[in-house]
Amino acid sequence: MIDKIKQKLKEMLSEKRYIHSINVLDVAMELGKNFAVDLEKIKIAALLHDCAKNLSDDELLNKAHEYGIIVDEIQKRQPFLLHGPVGAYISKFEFGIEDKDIFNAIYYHTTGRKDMTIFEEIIYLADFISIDRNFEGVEEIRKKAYENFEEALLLSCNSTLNYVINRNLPIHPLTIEFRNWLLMKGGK
Ligand code: DGI
Ligand code: FE
Ligand code: FE
Repeated sequence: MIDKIKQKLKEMLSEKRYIHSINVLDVAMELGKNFAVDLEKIKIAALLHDCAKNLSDDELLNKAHEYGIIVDEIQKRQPFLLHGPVGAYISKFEFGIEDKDIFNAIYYHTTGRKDMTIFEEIIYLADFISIDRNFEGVEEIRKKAYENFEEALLLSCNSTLNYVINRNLPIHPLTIEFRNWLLMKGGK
């Protein structure tokens, strides 16, 4: 199962993106050990989270249409935001993965969302701290991930928002809802 997925995935992604996917798998397994989650499912979600990453903007918009995804104004202007939603459907229809946890983890891995499950959170954070990431502050978040998982999530979300703001890009409402939900969860 896993080998088959890897084989097919390798054909869909650049080498760099494929290596990133394997790195996310590795760290997601480490994180997942600390929680009551199905590690086999974590493996699949981690491997496939960026399966739509090498599609062009037009391809993402076309696939979104094909799969009946409702594309909002921000996604229209920033089609790369659709690589999560489209990737979730590709996992379902091209890889035959029917599982809801895996689907949602892939769907929301870029923005996050409020009421994320622990399964989705593990994929989100693993993507953020995978070994190929080298932005400022990532070391601290890597360490935090094992000491205070929720705080590491908030730091990741903050870092993403800072990045988006510094580049004057629109913030997707799901990203904002994710952050507010994390803050409220933490009693703030
Ligand atoms: O696909 P990866 O590079 O592995 O990681 P990802 O799916 O988390 O995507 C990261 C990119 O997504 C990064 O450039 C910041 C961007 N991003 C995340 N949330 C938002 C966002 N971009 C915009 N414009 N708005 C958001 O809310
Ligand atoms: Fe991604
Ligand atoms: Fe990724």
